[in-house]
Amino acid sequence: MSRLLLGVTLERICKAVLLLCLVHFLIMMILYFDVYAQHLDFFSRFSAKNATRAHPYYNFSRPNGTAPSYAAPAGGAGSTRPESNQLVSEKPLPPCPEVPPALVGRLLIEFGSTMTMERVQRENPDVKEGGKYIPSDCRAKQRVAIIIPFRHRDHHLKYWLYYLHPILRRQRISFGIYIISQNGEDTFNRAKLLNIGFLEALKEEPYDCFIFSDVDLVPMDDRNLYHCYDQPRHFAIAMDKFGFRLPYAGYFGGVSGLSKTQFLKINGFPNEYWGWGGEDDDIYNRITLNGMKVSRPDIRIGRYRMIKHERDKHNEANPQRFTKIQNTKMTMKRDGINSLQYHVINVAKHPLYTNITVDIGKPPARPPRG
Ligand code: BGN
Repeated sequence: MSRLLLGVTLERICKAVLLLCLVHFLIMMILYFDVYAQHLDFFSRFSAKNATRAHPYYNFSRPNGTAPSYAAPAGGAGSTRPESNQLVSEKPLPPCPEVPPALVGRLLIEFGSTMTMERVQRENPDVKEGGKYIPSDCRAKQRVAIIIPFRHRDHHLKYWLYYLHPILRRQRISFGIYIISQNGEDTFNRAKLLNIGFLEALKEEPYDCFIFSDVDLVPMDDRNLYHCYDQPRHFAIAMDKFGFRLPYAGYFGGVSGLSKTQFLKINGFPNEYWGWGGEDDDIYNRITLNGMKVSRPDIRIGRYRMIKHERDKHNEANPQRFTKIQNTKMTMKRDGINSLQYHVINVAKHPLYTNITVDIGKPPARPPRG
């Protein structure tokens, strides 16, 4: 009798346990689907809210609200590039990693004589009209304008674009490339062209960071990241022509980068250095006089190759540079972005860069001696 009772009780306990398991399973299923639905909802809201932040060039105003157009590849007038899904992607993008995973480190940089623009274009099909690029798999923190002062250096430009486009892509930089071409044959003025690049680039996109590069300087290591830092950055610290060393402690030439805030804090660059030399020292003075310090990469990483060339015509050494760099403290408040005057002659959108031709005037006539 008691055995029978025990059997019945055990059976009931088993049934109750089974029922409990079933209820538990059901609750788990309900919870699972609920969380999943919220999760989906979260991502759909996230992607809609951040679409413009993730694709900084997407929402920019263009003249008359026109849609972005794409340049015809060289020799192919009238053809257009297909719309890239980068500009309209609905996917939420994670922030780009601090250390881009595709970097390769030291690079072999060589300058032959056979580079063609067609080849450079062919090898960089993802670049948008005017030399703009946005990483497709992550959201870059900064928008970087790369400004190159220019005149009669077409051969150098091909090499610069050939090497830099893939490097910048691997670095996951969101960038636009601006060549600022000085019109005519008057004395060259590097710093004034750089000031113009700053303003002209900002007319196109809300850039946060400006990298000023000579056209003949190519980095030999892609770990030298082309974005802005807490302090103004000097990138080209170990050039081959200086034996891969900094020529002097205050050297700030070749390739440098300032955030918009840092650039405005020093009133931009001087406009009154006509001819070769001294303008980079003046910029260095502006930085230190305004309480900032220059930041630099490791000497093993900041290595550069310079394309060999003859001294440019109409860019003779500026005899006034020695006295001018003594006076930065006085001149920087009145000479800079606040006093910049120029005329834009032409803006041309090329597949790999934007070329802005400008009239910057000429050096003031010096009073006759005696
Ligand atoms: C310096 C030049 C820089 C130039 C470097 C490297 C001057 C100012 C008077 C001392 N500065 O001497 O402009 O980038 O050499 O070539 O000439």
